[in-house]
Amino acid sequence: MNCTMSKRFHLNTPLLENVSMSKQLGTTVYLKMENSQPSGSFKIRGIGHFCQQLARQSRGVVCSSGGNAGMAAAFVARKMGLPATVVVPSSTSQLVVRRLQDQGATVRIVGKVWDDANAEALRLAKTEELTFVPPFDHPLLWEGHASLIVEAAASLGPGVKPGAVLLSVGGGGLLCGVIHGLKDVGWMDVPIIAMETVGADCFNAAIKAGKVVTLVDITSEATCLGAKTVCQRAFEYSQSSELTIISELVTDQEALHAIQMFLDEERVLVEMACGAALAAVYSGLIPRLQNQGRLPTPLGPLLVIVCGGSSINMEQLSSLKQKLRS
Ligand code: PLV
Repeated sequence: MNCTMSKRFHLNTPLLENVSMSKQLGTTVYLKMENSQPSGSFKIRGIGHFCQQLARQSRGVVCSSGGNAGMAAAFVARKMGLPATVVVPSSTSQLVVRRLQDQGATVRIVGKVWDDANAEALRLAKTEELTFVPPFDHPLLWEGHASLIVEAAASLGPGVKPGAVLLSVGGGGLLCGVIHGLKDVGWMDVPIIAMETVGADCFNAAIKAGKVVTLVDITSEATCLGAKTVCQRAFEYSQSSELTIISELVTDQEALHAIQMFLDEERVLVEMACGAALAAVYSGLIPRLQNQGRLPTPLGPLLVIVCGGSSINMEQLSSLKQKLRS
């Protein structure tokens, strides 16, 4: 019998209340702990779903990635018994390359930023007849990521609705997925705070320009947010009158500070891409937005997507501290 049941690769992640953040913001802060997913980030939700739909008969998958999408693709491919190739830019740390290889992936390092690696992955998909797994720009990814909001809603229970959702934006896949999830649970009126670092700010640049634009370069250490162009759908959502999306930037120093605060408070080490979202709490951005009237006062519970990331360990943390000391 041919079993058509889709196997899922992601886990239901914990929703934790953080008391010190809650005290700081004067509202309950809930952390959706996507760092605890297999492969280290939320990416497994979308990529697991995508591969179940499109890669079952495949000869193998090829993914272009700043690191974490590749980690998810490698994990899923291994579970599906498929070979995986992950193309990363030279900005990807040795640590991630090693972790990708540990997941059984063949790693190719091409170009300086993700966009260069992506061009090579598309070429490989064509010449080697592999299934191309995009890291952020595909409706199946968004459908998969949406499950994190559905889960959060179930954990919060009936009658509890967030005052805002806080997340990081790279190419915009997480944002699109969260919006899908908000639609699914009837929370379209919940404002989204979309964070990037200065130098990896393609979403913010698109909003400022009134159209999708391509950054000249990625200059942030948050390389996993480093797509030069945000996906069209994320930009379209930013223009929708049905949604409130607040796009804000933090510096690399603020993201790094947030990582260290979070390590002390939650005993969890996340990478810079995730630090960008956490920095909105630790840098005082939330009350600033409230003072500007862009977020309500009082604010309902804040739902923070702790997106995770594999590009960090103690050595990497020390080296970031050295680099960003100013
Ligand atoms: N990282 C992608 C895109 O890189 C990747 O290839 O892994 N948080 C973490 C830990 C991430 O790794 C990413 C994306 C994001 C947030 C942002 O998600 P996105 O790209 O869907 O907006 C270039």
